[in-house]
Amino acid sequence: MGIVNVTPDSFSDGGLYASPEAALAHARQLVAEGADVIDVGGESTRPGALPVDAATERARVVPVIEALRAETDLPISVDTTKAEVAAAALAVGADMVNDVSAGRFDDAMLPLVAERDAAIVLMHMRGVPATMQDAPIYGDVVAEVAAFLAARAEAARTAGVAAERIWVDPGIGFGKHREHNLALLAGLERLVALGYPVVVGASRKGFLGSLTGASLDERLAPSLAAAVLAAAAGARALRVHDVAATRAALAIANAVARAGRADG
Ligand code: PMM
Repeated sequence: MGIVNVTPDSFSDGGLYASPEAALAHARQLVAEGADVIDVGGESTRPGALPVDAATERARVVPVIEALRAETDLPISVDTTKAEVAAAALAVGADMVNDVSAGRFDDAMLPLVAERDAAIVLMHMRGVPATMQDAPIYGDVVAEVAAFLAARAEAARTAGVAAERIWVDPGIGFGKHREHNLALLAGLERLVALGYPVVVGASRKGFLGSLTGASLDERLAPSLAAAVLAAAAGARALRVHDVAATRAALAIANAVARAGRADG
């Protein structure tokens, strides 16, 4: 899943693709690199980020999704917590909603996804982006995230979303310290066991920098390590900035996994 942030302030690439033209060019690049899904977002969720109103967010993502839809059959997801933005994106051809609040911030979100027969990524986050990194405390972080995702998936199904349209995501970096992120990657099988495809977004995130000392633009190698480990643990989608490099890393991981299966 290739990331297109149409925002002035995302942590990883804020401002680089803030105009619809620049964002579209970037999306084309990710398609050329072999992305399977393009994820278009118009509101930064970085720690401490301030909310954006729906009209602004819509104006950022809709032109990009509409133009992209005219050029590719690839699934397009819209990274939003607002039903109003999701509805506008689905109307111009998005297939999937990537909701970092798992439908908690807007009561209209899950019914909308059900009504449009769209897919949804339900992500775990502690609190809201403005305050999520203020002393997050967990007992067993994997168990707590698993219980949350199971409950949100149940809420989605109760709202009428088909089980096969539901994806879950541990929300690496969302209300989590480094040890929490590492525990979630180490325990990913317990999330896979919920029975929904798992999405992991570790690309360029802060814990990779704190482990290696790598600045934002030096985080490709640690991001690839995290991607390969997540895939090996059963993640079905990886939300990444560097699609070509991730594909190359996964080609090796997948070849080794296949060889292991052939052996067994
Ligand atoms: N991370 C960010 C934004 N949206 N969505 C999902 N499903 N999972 C994530 O981990 C996730 C997300 C923040 O990263 P960015 O600023 O690089 O987009």
